[in-house]
Amino acid sequence: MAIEFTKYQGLGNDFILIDNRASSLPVLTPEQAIAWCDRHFGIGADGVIFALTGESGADYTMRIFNSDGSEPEMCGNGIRCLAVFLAELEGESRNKNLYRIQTLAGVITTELMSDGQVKVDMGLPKLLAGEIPTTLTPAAEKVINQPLAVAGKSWDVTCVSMGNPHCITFVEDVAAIPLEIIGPQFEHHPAFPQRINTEFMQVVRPDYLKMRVWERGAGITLACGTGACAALVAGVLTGKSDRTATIELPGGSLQIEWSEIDQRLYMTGPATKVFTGSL
Ligand code: ZDP
Repeated sequence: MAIEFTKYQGLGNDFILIDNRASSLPVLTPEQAIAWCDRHFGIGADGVIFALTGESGADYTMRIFNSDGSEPEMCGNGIRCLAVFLAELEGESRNKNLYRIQTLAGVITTELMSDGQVKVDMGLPKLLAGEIPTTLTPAAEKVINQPLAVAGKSWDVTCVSMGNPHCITFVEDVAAIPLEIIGPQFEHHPAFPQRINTEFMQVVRPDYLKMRVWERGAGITLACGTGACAALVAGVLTGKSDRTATIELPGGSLQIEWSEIDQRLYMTGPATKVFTGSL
């Protein structure tokens, strides 16, 4: 039976969205998601996102498979796409701009802004090594500027979980980083038992940072919302960035705020429909 889908992208981080609201189980298996994400033999995407029926008070549930079939806890660019997709599905019956969406990283709230952008309450960052998880420091300690040996070099890394795990390194020039070579070595480093998303950051100004990312399960992508949030936290913890900053990614920019008031991360950025189809 053919399944309808809509392709969305948030800053070039692209997803296949499926209206799965009638059920609490994804209509595709991870193997099918791999095939659909294939850019040569399939539709092409960084992941597949399922809009499932809501649970425990949430309006909806989001599940996502990466392009390698693994399932991350959260996805920042993807949840912005999901918010716009849900508004479109609800159409005229839509009566609110806020959605409470259940994810494997807890309930995340999205807000459709009047300018078309989506603002997401990304929740609290987790900083302890045991929460990331990483073995770089004892489980109850934070991982700030810790040396990590990769590709014959020592990198000072800071680790942050936004529900999914991130390892952040500040460098002079992100363009000079051979991401396709060292990205996989970070991802599969034994210090990260659940593998890791890796962000390289360049501070242009404390309120303007450039980022390149190697994503767990997806490789080089044009943007990563959870990664931009994690990177801002790392910037604040290492004294390199303000609590509010623009993060420039290869696919465009995100506004990120680490609120002093409630300590939560707020991400604002676009989400755009590309096309619909059925397969
Ligand atoms: O944690 C992971 O395995 C990521 N590949 C999930 C996807 C993250 C994403 N790029 C984001 O924007 O947060 C969708």
